[in-house]
Amino acid sequence: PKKVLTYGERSELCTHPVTKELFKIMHEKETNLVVSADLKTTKEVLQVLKKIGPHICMAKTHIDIIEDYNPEFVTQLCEIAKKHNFLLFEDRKFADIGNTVKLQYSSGLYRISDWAHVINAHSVPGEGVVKGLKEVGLVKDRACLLIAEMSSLGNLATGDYTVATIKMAEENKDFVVGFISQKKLCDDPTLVHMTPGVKLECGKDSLGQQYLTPDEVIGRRGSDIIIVGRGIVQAHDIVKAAKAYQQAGYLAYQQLLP
Ligand code: 6AU
Repeated sequence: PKKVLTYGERSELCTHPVTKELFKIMHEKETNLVVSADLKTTKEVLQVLKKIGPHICMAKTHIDIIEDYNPEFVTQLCEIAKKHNFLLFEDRKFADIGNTVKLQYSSGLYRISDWAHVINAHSVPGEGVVKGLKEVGLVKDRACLLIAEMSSLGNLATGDYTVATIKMAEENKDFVVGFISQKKLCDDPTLVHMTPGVKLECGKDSLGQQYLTPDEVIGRRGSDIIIVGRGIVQAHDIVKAAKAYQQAGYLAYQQLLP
């Protein structure tokens, strides 16, 4: 079997500045945890990130959920990210023709390309979606994850779709730095696998979300990063929860090392 590389070693191998930085942060802060701050007010999002900032390598947002959005929010978001040394991932799931996603990424109310280090996209439109996003993101050193698999019950991102998505990523490595997936999909150590649908106790929600444990995702399925939303933000003690996910995810990684 292939030797498992440390985050530090993978950071060295990466040529894309975002993955280089991400693996460096994961190594230094000893965390493979991304929090999904799916909350409806700017205050709640900022409060959560201020509290759990030390435990995460990246914060994932759904900027269009926020009811009192204002540009000042993004300024504060960037300040907290800088202070606690984590990256920002806007989970926009772009899924249109190249020209449209280009506009959606750069313009509108949110101007996502101005602040999000990482975005994600569905591969369903074909390579044009990546090409369009790249026209905006490349010059800003931004990165994109392709959604190769999903966590939800009955999703269609399987089989040949997943295989074609992996190929699309490998052919666009100047901008695509990895995958949203349910497991490790390729051996390239410079590509990152990030897995949502994670809770300390597996199970599901009432709308088709399916959960796996950090140990299953990192330890058995070989993914690199756990994305945790409600497992943390709906906990009674969010700091305690974040620490528990950080520990579980990092321990599973350490146990893989030689
Ligand atoms: O932990 P949860 O279930 O509260 O939140 C999971 C988060 C949500 C979803 O929009 C997102 O992860 N997600 C994604 C992403 C990140 O692209 C893909 C997927 O297949 N499943 C999923 O839940 O913010």
